Amino acid sequence: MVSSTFADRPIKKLVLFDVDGTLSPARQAASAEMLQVLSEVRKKVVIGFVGGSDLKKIEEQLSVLGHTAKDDFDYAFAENGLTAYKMGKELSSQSFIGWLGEEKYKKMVNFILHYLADIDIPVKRGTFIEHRNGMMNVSPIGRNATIEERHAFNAFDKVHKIRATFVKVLEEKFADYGLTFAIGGEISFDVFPCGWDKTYALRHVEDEGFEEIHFFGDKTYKGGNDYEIYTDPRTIGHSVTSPADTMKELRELFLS
Ligand code: M1P
Repeated sequence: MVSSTFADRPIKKLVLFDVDGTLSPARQAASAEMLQVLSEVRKKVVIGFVGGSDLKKIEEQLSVLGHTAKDDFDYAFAENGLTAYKMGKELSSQSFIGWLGEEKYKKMVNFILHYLADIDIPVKRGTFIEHRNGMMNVSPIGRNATIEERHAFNAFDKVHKIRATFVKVLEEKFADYGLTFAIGGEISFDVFPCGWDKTYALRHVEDEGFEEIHFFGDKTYKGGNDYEIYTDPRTIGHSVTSPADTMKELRELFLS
């Protein structure tokens, strides 16, 4: 029996969406057309987003005038669900440092900073490590890179495998830490406890009695940050190639 909170939805299904590459171009705003399609879909089913970024950044991408993303989605999951809201109300969550401990966290930060200093790439900007509640985000170019700089880094990384090499080193060095290193976006990778991938968000909805839980994502291949939730037996996965592809599939599934 689905929670009475969603009594107005004729179809008792939950549809979850990755953000970057699925609802919007990476780190950019979703289009007005996408937000319109989502509001139509929301009249039929329960909707939510599951992003790797922190909530502030996702809200910049998904908010429209006078609304916040927390108002326009029934479930808002940032940092893979480590920050979670249902109908605008915050749900309980855990913290990465609380789980790992300050000493181990510091040891890893120190190692990463040394490694970053030795990486030779065309440009470096600022904010190479971003601490978030549920994860650490590491970027060789730095999170202050402009859109043009991030595209250039991404092209460079495809050839020189800067992030993949870095991740391999960390996986070996901190093998006993129980961590996952996930390359999800263009310029960085996320570090979080094993199991704290996007399937973490399902903990917040699995007792709600939805008939089906759908998930739309673009990085659904092994090693991508949508892979675990896309292949999870609790979800019906949809692999999309762009926001336009997401809209096309939503129209076919729920609006025709
Ligand atoms: O949502 C995918 C990723 O988006 C960003 O990655 P990048 O800045 O490298 O493009 C980050 O917020 C990252 O944490 C997230 O997984």
